[in-house]
Amino acid sequence: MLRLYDFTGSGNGYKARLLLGLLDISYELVEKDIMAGETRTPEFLAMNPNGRIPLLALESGD
Ligand SMILES: N[C@@H](CCC(=O)N[C@@H](CS)C(=O)NCC(=O)O)C(=O)O
Repeated sequence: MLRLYDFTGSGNGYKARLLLGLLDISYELVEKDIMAGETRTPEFLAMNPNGRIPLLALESGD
């Protein structure tokens, strides 16, 4: 299953959630608090050096 790293207060995140919903694609939502720096941890930066959400992780792990 796809995994969406997101912050539900984010407009950019909303766009990703809207598209996935319109395409009827199921996904696991992983909430990241951007205000608390949760997208700037070494673990998150290893997935996305940009350090921002939304981030869509594919089933392949990419
Ligand atoms: N489309 C851009 C914009 C993403 C973006 O600006 N995300 C904001 C939230 S709307 C964010 O993660 N901010 C947290 C930060 O910069 O630490 C991208 O994917 O790089």
